[in-house]
Amino acid sequence: MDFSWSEEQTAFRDMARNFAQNEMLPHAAEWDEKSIFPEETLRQAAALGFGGIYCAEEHGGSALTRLDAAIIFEELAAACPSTAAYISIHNMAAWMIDRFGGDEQRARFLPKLMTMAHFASYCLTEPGAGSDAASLRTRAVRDGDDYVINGSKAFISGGGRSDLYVTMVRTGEDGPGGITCIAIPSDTPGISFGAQEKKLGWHSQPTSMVMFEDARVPVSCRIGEEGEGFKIAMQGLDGGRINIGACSLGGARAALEATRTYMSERKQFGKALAQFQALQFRIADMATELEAARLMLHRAAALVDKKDPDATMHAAMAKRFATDAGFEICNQALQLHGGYGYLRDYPIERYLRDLRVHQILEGTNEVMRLIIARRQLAG
Ligand code: FAD
Ligand code: 2MC
Repeated sequence: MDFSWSEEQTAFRDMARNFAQNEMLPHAAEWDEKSIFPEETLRQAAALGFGGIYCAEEHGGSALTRLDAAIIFEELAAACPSTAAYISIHNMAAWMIDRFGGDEQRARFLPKLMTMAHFASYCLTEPGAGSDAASLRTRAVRDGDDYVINGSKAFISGGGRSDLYVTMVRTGEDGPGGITCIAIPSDTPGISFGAQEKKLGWHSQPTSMVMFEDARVPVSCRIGEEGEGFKIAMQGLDGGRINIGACSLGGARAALEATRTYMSERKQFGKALAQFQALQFRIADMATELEAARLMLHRAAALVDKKDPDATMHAAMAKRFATDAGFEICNQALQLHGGYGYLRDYPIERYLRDLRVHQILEGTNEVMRLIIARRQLAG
C-alpha cells in the first residue's frame, strides 16, 4: 500500500488547483449570488481534460482513474463546490455513454461532450421515484425504429440547459429489470422543461424538471440493451458518489483554511481566537475528520477502479462519511467565524449551503446506509 501520489497525479492536482484558484474562485460568489451557469469556464475546464476525466482517449477523454478524478474534484470544489459538482454529473453521464454505448454512439456524442461544447445531464429521479429509483414510471414504447417516451424527471441538474439527457426509462416490467437507458438530445420534439428550481445552494448550475410528451427518439439513442438501464445507472453512481464526496472535501478544506486564517487575525479578550485551546481542539478535530474522509474516498475510488466486488459498498461508505463530515466542518467553520460567518462577505455560508445537498443527492445518506447494511448483512 503506497499513500504517496505519482508525479503525474501531483502535476494534474496542481493544474486543477491553479485553474480553480485563478479561474473559478474569483467569480464563485457572483455565480452564486446571480445564479450564473459559467459556460465559458466549464469549457476552459474541459480544455484541461476535465470534460471526460475517465472516458477513453479515443474521442478526447483523459483516460484517468477514479482516484485521479477524486483528486481533481477536491481541487475544483475548493473554489466552487456547485460548479465542480456539475462537472462531475457531466462526467458521469459521458462515462455511461463511453462505457456502455456502441461505437456509433460514442463517435456521435462524445467529442462534443469531451470539450463541453455540449453539456450532459443524468435523469433518474421522478416526482414519485426518488430513493426508490427502480419504481420509476417514465415509459418508452417501441414504435418501429423509434421509442415514444412519456413521463417526467424531477430535480435534473443541467435541466433546461443541457444538450443531452442520459435518461432512465421503463421499457419492460415493474422493478429494476424493466429499465432502459436512452440518451435524449435536447432538440427532441416532445421534450420540455419546468421552471428553474429555487434552491438553498448549488446556484451556479440550473435544476429543473424534464418532461416528455410523446417524445420520439430513434432506437439508436439507446445505451446498452433493454433492461440494462438500472445497472448502468447504478454503476454511474458508484463513481458519481465518490466525486460528490470529493466535492465535499474540497468545500470543507476551503472552509477550514479560511477559519485558520480568521482565527489568527480575530482578537477577543486580548488574544487571537487561535490561542484559545478549546478552539484549537476544534480545528484539530476538523482537520482529522477531513483527513479520514479523504482516506476513505481515495480507497473507495481505488476499489471502483479495480472493479472490486465491494466497491459499491465502499463508495456508499465514503460518500456518507465525506458528505456528513464536510457539512459538519463547514458548520463548525461558520461557528468559529461568529456573526461574520453568517454574512455573505465571507465565503463560509456559500460552502455550507452548497455542501448541504451532498447529503441528499446521488442517493441520500440514509440510502447509503441501506446499501452498506444490505452488504454487511448479506448471508
Ligand atoms: P425521498 O426518497 O422521498 O426521501 C425522503 C426522506 O426519506 C429522505 O431523508 C430519505 O433518505 C428517506 N428515506 C427514503 N427511503 C428510505 C428508506 N428505505 N430507509 C430510510 N430512509 C429512507 N436526480 C437525478 O436523477 N438527476 C439529477 O441531476 C439530480 N440533481 C439533483 C439536484 C438537486 C439540487 C437535488 C436537491 C436533487 C437532485 N436529484 C437529481 C434528485 C436526488 O437524487 C433525490 O432528491 C434523492 O435521491 C432523494 O429522493 P427524494 O428527494 O425523492 O426523497
Ligand atoms: N452496480 C451494478 N449493479 C447494481 C448496482 C451497482 N452499483 N446496484 C444495484 N445493482 C443491481 C443489483 O445487483 C440487482 O441486480 P440483479 O437483479 O441482477 O440481482 C439490480 O441492480 C437491482 O438492485 P437492487 O435489488 O439493490 O435494487 P433496489 O430497487 O432495492 O434499489 C437502491 C437499490 C436503493 C440502492 C437504489 O434504488 C438507489 O441507489 N436509490 C437511490 C437513488 C439515487 O441515488 N438517485 C440519485 C439520482 S442522481 C443525482 O442525484 C444527481 C445529482 C446526478
